Amino acid sequence: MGACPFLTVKGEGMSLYSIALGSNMGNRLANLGRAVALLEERYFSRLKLSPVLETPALLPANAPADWDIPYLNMVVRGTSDLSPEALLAGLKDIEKTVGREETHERWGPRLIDLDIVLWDGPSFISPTLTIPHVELLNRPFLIHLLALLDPQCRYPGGKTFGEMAHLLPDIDTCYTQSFVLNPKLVGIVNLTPDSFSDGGQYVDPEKAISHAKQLVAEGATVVELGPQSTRPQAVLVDAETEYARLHPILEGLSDDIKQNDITISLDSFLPETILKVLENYPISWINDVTGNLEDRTLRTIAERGLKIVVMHSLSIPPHRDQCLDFDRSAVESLNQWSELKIRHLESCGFQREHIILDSGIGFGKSAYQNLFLLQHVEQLKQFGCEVMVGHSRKRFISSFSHAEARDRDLETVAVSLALAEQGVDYLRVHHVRNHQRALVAYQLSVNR
Ligand code: A4P
Ligand code: MG
Repeated sequence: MGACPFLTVKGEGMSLYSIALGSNMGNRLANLGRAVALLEERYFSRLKLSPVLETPALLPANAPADWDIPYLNMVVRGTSDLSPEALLAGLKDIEKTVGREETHERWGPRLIDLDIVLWDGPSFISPTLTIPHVELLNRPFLIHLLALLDPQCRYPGGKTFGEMAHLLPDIDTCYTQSFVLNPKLVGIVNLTPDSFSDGGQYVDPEKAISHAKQLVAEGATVVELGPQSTRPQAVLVDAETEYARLHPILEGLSDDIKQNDITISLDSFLPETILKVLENYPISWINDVTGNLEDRTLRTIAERGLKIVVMHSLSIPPHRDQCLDFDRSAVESLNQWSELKIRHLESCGFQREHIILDSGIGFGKSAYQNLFLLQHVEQLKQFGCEVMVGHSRKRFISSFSHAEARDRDLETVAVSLALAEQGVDYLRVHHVRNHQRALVAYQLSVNR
């Protein structure tokens, strides 16, 4: 792989590695995301990421039928001072941290698999490690992913991956769909009769459950259940109504939640709803659109290790005549608010890595303030928390488009690409598949 250029100059004593990742159990995108984060935390200062491909499982002859679960596969590349054997040990550690069982059957289903596929040293053969990976040339999806990462990269003594991939027959059948790892998508399921763009569509629990599962299959890392509409002019409902809407869906998804096949966020600011759900279901996030939950509930959420989305708003539901101070930059107002909120959440027991800041597009801002906040959302990254934006199909879009609320996905996706460029961690969206399609195309046509 000596001919592979890389974005950073390779330092003395450093080696350039390509690592293949695969997952076909649990929340597959989240598993890949966790493994990549650990690779960057522990062994690589910066990795170049391929897109993520969903691939049919390659199975040994006579494999049990229940092994036939599609994989998500990707390749990452970066430099490290570790020797190949030391890196292999590190990869095994990461597999363990992500939850892979130490004893597993060869080619059996797995939460995560990390293999070294290539490096820029000479061919490496030891009793425990072979580089290039022995299966590399038998796996069209790996050749394709390596060509997408860098078409000039050459198989030792052979062709470039760009040429090999170009010559592969049926390249389009080696994967079924593609995704990006970042930004992560939070798919919305509104269980309400009156939400602004999808009200009434998922009131039937069966429909809500199958939509939640579909969002995961389409590339959502988190699914958010909304038992209350907070659109302008909405009439708020009480905790009993919220729980009655949530209960059948949480019951229907209960096994998937327990097995970590689906990661659930609850969009509620009513302590009674939150505490009752927490008692019964191991959900992962609370999204508080008031940004103002009482301390007792906040402490319980923190103790249970959930993440909290703290959203800026001036009132729920929002009123047109309540906006941020027009004489001040909206970004300054949001920065000041963020500092206060983080300090308070920390005093209630939250670590910064469990706090997600959301500027609350559409809540207490004029269209111009919303757009200004979108343009400067990267400012929120300075606090060391994750950042989410929930702009999907919202009213500010009507300041430049006459599309109906449910028909605003084109504009939503365009905004999402700009937000991805600013390094936003999560996009909270209605149409997950359209987002993945656009984000993959975008990622593959920028040079990073
Ligand atoms: N080992 C040797 N060379 C390497 C290397 N270059 N990188 C040894 C990593 N490990 C290497 O691996 C078994 C042993 O291989 C390691 O202990 C190491 O000493 P493992 O990860 O414990 O077990 P495994 O993954 O079941 O075996 P193996 O041979 O790594 O299988 P693969 O190649 O990972 O294949 N279908 C699709 N669509 N996508 C997939 O990603 N993956 C597999 C597993 C099967 N089917 C698939 C996919
Ligand atoms: Mg392996």
